[in-house]
Amino acid sequence: MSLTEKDKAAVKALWNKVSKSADAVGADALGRMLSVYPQTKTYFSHWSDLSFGSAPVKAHGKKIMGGVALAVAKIDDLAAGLLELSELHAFKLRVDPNNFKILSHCILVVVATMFPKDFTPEAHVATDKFMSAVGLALSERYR
Ligand code: HNI
Repeated sequence: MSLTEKDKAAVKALWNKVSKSADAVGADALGRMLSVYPQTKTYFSHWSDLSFGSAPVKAHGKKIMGGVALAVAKIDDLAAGLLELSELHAFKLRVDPNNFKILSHCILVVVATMFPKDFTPEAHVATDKFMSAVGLALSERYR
């Protein structure tokens, strides 16, 4: 399912609002992923504190949203735009790509709760497609 021009416009419009609270969205989404899907904690076992709202979770949430910002900027060619990040996750971090779906879901949930008025059905479907495309692009290097 590829992103239509309409989807891209909807993603950019929503991101325009979400980006101002990106750090909070990232911390909440990552914190939820680690709490709700505790199997994801294995990748972060070197952190001092994996609990919701901890300093490393907040700091890393910010980094993840930097990746999402990059993806929005490279929305017309995600595979090329996210190649380096894909390489990192595939070869260095060895993250099972199924986890991209889990984090994407958490980001979607947080955006919906923080921006209920902006999260129209149209924005929802566009964001869902976009996060799937981001996950696919991040999986590029696993092949
Ligand atoms: Ni991910 C590091 C972006 C999903 C585990 N990750 C990063 C960095 C970015 C990033 C940016 C920092 C890179 C750097 O320092 O150069 N990660 C993203 C994005 C997604 C994602 C955009 C999906 C939307 N990462 C995941 C998932 C997991 C994951 C689903 C595991 C469950 N990422 C990591 C780990 C690191 C990481 C582990 C290194 C963290 C550290 O500091 O040790």
